[in-house]
Amino acid sequence: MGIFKFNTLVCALSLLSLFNLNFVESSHHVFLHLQSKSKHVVDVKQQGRTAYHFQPPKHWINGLSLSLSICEYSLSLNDDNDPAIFPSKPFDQFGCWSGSATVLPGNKPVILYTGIVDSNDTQNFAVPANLSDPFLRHWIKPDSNPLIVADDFVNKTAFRDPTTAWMTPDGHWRITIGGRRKHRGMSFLYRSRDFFRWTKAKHPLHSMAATGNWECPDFFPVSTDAAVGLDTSAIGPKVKHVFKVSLDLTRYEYYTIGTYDLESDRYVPDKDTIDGWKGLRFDYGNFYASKSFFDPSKNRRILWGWANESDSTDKDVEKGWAGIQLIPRTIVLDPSGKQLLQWPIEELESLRAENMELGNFELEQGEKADVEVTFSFDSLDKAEPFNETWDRHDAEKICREKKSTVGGGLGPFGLATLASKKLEEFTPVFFRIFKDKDKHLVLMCSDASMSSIEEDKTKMVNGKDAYRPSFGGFVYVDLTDMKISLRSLIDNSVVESFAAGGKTVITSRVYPTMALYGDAHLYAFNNGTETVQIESLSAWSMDKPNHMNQELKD
Ligand SMILES: *[C@@H]1O[C@H](CO)[C@@H](O)[C@H](O)[C@H]1NC(C)=O
Ligand SMILES: *[C@@H]1O[C@H](CO)[C@@H](O)[C@H](O)[C@H]1NC(C)=O
Ligand SMILES: *[C@@H]1O[C@H](CO)[C@@H](O)[C@H](O)[C@H]1NC(C)=O
Ligand SMILES: *[C@@H]1O[C@H](CO)[C@@H](O)[C@H](O)[C@H]1NC(C)=O
Ligand SMILES: *[C@@H]1O[C@H](CO)[C@@H](O)[C@H](O)[C@H]1NC(C)=O
Ligand SMILES: *[C@H]1O[C@@H](CO)[C@H](O)[C@@H](O)[C@@H]1NC(C)=O
Repeated sequence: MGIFKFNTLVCALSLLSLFNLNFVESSHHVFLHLQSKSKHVVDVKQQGRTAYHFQPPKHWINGLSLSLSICEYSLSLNDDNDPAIFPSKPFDQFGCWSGSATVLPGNKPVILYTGIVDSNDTQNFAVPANLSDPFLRHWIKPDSNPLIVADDFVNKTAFRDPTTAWMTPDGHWRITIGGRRKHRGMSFLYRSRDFFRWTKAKHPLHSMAATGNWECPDFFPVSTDAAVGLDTSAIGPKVKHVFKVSLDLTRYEYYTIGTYDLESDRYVPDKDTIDGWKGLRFDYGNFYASKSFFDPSKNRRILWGWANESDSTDKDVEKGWAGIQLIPRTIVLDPSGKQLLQWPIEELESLRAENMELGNFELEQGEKADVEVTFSFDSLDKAEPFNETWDRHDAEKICREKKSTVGGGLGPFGLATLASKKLEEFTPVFFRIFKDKDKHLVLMCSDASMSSIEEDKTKMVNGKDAYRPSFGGFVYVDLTDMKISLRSLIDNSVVESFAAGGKTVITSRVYPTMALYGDAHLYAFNNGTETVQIESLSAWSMDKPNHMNQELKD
């Protein structure tokens, strides 16, 4: 086993001010005490707080609504940390849940979001209070809300998360809203001429049997011939569509690639894709309630997901905050046309502080780092045979069985992140290559099971075990050049890892007790019999975006 150690120091602060998003307090479970806007003082424990991932100063978040200003985005909380949209009106008094922004002609942004009344979901709109404010900090929720209420064919308690609207060539707006009919997941379709009076289409945009309630549907075009993003209304011969849902039952998301059939006004997934539980995921780890939006200033589509805490609700209350937004990712169609590629937005690189090239150094500030590594090998001969009893769509199960501590042939090799000096605690992110019938199959795992030596504090409520899954996904990568790359974004309690240029992504939330602050290390390892070289490696310690220093000083 080869161990490389990296060491670096934190440097001066740099600036990240590129997102203009307005923060919707939202939740799919109602934690009123966390959702309340009151300013009672909470003892915010700093442990587990992320440094360069966005998280609420207090309370609970999941899902954001993105509002686009003309050229720039910048993370904007109000001066007093008030969220832009919070429960305050009869039509949303029990909660403001996820929504999306649409920019209407004349550069007028409108947010559509779900408001909760009793336990009924309604769709509401909000408009900027001051269109000249470049950060669009304040929003008005007109009293003409709610905009859309469920009809008799829609279950009122499962009817939420309107998408960004797109306009079809007939000049009419469309949105889709998640829900269910019995066990069938539904993405209801609504049409409007003027954006304010909406009519439900007789059929959904898409639906799928036995998938349960659909949350946060997302529907957007991707270019088949250029690595650029497209406006949500784009359509044409070189355009495919992506449809994603968050499955309430499994708490995972999946997506398919397909065609938007304008004639029938339906989305049709490509023939050979899996439309259900075992489908492709943006992220095979802790990632939910994601939304994408088009950024016209850089012609890119940006995906933004949320990760919950993996400790107990009690602990979240004690900490005073819960949930983080993951690093936004650009998404494009893979040249194969069969999946998407994701990559952290380039602005993240402005937070890179000290750069360490490969060498024998120790990474003292390994608790917040951005690491890019390429592993190479000379032969695939030692790849272990793929066990015929394994399911080719259940990578997670194989990761549970074949941990990084279980020796192999070609792999396991990868990075041990957030590691204590002697590996009492660590979160390994690694590959293992199998020989399948006529090809090789690359498994990627991100294993939280050894991430913390502490048992009690991370115990779940009701005496359940701590949630420390070994997440897994397959990487459909061509191995002819005998290499595979990995990028990991490490930030105290989160590890986001991108394999093979973003073909497969896995996020883990972890709560180390030893591998903290100056004692978090990063190692590269190989526990297979085949020699694996590190062809290149760059690691950076990461700065905080400057606004976070201000917001999170307490
Ligand atoms: C919620 O929906 C139920 C079922 O349709 C209805 O009886 C109830 O009046 C609704 N509540 C509100 C506050 O609209
Ligand atoms: C609107 O925002 C602009 C730019 O920040 C500011 O100058 C102006 O005073 C604001 N108007 C109101 C009514 O707050
Ligand atoms: C509506 O959905 C809720 C859960 O979201 C479920 O408990 C209820 O039975 C459903 N009602 C109907 C009429 O299907
Ligand atoms: C394949 O996996 C099954 C179930 O984990 C196990 O019982 C069996 O021994 C494995 N077979 C081989 C050849 O490793
Ligand atoms: C590699 O395997 C050995 C033996 O099981 C184990 O002690 C070590 O922790 C493993 N390394 C990693 C990074 O899992
Ligand atoms: C995050 O928390 C863990 C532990 O409570 C649950 O098991 C997950 O289902 C949950 N994930 C989401 C997306 O809510």
